[in-house]
Amino acid sequence: MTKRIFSLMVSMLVVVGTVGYSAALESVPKLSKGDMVKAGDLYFDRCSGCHGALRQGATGPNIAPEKTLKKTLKKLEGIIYNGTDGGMPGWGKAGFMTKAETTLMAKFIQNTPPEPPQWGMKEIKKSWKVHVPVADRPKKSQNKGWENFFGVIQRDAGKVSIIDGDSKKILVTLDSGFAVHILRTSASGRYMYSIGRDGKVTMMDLWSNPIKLVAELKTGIDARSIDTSKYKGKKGNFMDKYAIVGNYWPPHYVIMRGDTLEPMKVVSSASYTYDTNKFMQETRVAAIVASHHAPEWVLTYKEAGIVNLVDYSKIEEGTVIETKINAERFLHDGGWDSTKRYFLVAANMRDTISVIDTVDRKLVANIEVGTKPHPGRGANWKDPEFGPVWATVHLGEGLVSIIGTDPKSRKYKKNAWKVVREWKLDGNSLFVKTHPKSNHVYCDNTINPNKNKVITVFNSKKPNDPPVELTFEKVVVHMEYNKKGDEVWVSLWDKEGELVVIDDKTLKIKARIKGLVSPTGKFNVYNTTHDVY
Ligand code: DHE
Repeated sequence: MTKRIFSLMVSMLVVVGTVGYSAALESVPKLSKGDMVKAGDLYFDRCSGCHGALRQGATGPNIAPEKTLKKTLKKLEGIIYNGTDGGMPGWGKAGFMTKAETTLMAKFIQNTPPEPPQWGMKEIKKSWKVHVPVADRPKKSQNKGWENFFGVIQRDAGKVSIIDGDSKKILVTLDSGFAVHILRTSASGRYMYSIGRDGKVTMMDLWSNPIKLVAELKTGIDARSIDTSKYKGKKGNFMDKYAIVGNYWPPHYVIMRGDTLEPMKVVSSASYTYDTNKFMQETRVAAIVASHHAPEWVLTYKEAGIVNLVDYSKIEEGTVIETKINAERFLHDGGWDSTKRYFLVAANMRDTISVIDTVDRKLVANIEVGTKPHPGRGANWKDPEFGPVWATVHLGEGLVSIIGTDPKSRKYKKNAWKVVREWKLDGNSLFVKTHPKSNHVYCDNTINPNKNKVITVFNSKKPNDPPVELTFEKVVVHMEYNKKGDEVWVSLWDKEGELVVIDDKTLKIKARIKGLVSPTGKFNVYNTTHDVY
């Protein structure tokens, strides 16, 4: 299985209890080669996303041996089994790891991390498959209502379903990479792309009937983000032309042709941190958005704290032009303000939202919010008192931070880039969502063990009213509106999972779409294409 990178890593480097740290530290526990492989796979599945393959930390703390050997095995086992209040999941308590596995993991993280393998252009090219050539695809859509289709991730099945937002019928379920993280669409909306945690991109043609998987490519070993070229203007028409994937490992981004996924260029993201100028080999590419103002993608370099504007207008010549903007360290997820000029991104371990002006090409603010902001792409609405605002929830506390986003108008500019309002939640949250036509702001409580079956709904027009709580049968995660903005779809995240469709006006359940394996993110074609959130 492609995700089993650690088997490879360990055969490259079998370091078993060899690190010589000072006598005051714990001694390095010995592990057999088999245990190193097993622990490595577990680490990739559960830990590396937050702590990094080289364990230098980002969303989670640095857990390299120089840190972990200062703690006893018992203490480490306890943390891995029970979790912490700071947002670390209790892998044992939640049933994802046995007691023996938490013990193994505690020992593994006291050993030197194996160096993960590389995955360069040679390997990327070899993985490229076009299932349906462009000439064999329809010239116009064969599917009515395709702009209200939803792509739904079935995370643990390694599949993506396309569901008709009007009839609520599952139209097709297609293979994808391992544990797909997000879906994005091309600028026209015709193509939907998935990015697997294993770096595999799949591309679906929403115009063909039946909807088909038309191409795939493995861009790396560990990835989270993908987007497409969306610019059309004085500098050319780049709609549907290119796609980009950001990798966690190897730390690089890959530019592909938008209609075939043919790989065009791979560029390293290894970088110096913006503030201390420390070299971080593992500088991971986190969120990516596509600019509507320029032929550019906006990439976030997590460990370095840098936002990289990547100009793709000369990519046919093999050239990318990069503009690197200092922001804040541990950049993770973010989205546009309502004008799509300002990109607001969470530097989660710094409790900060960084704001990038993509027209003037500079950082305009670092805003202190709550503990570990986690906006997804955030939510935009007009507050009755403060005007246009954008909001984030937090991994580390029950708080919705609402930030003014209109620096240009006389009436509201004093509120720009300030937290103008806060709403309390009962605990930690993952995502927040609204729609320009809605008066509601939805927050999940997925990582609050006492409330993870609840969605909290605030009224954006009456911001001082107490929120309404919607309770479901199972853990509920991530919200997405339909094209019209009158329904909200949520995922019951379970092996026997389903989507629940809520009527946005009445907050009553309108439909259930069953038979989905661990559904997580879902993405409406129109809203994803036009960045409506
Ligand atoms: Fe995500 C967005 C990374 C855990 C579901 N997640 C993102 C983005 C990043 C990221 C960088 C922004 C992508 C973009 O916009 O270009 N996520 C990570 C991690 O590193 C982390 C913390 C740990 C890991 O190992 O993956 C992590 N994420 C999770 C989950 O546990 C979730 C709930 C389920 C899963 O897939 O494992 C999850 N992440 C999502 C979803 C989005 C996302 C649904 C897109 C939100 C949106 O509306 O755009």
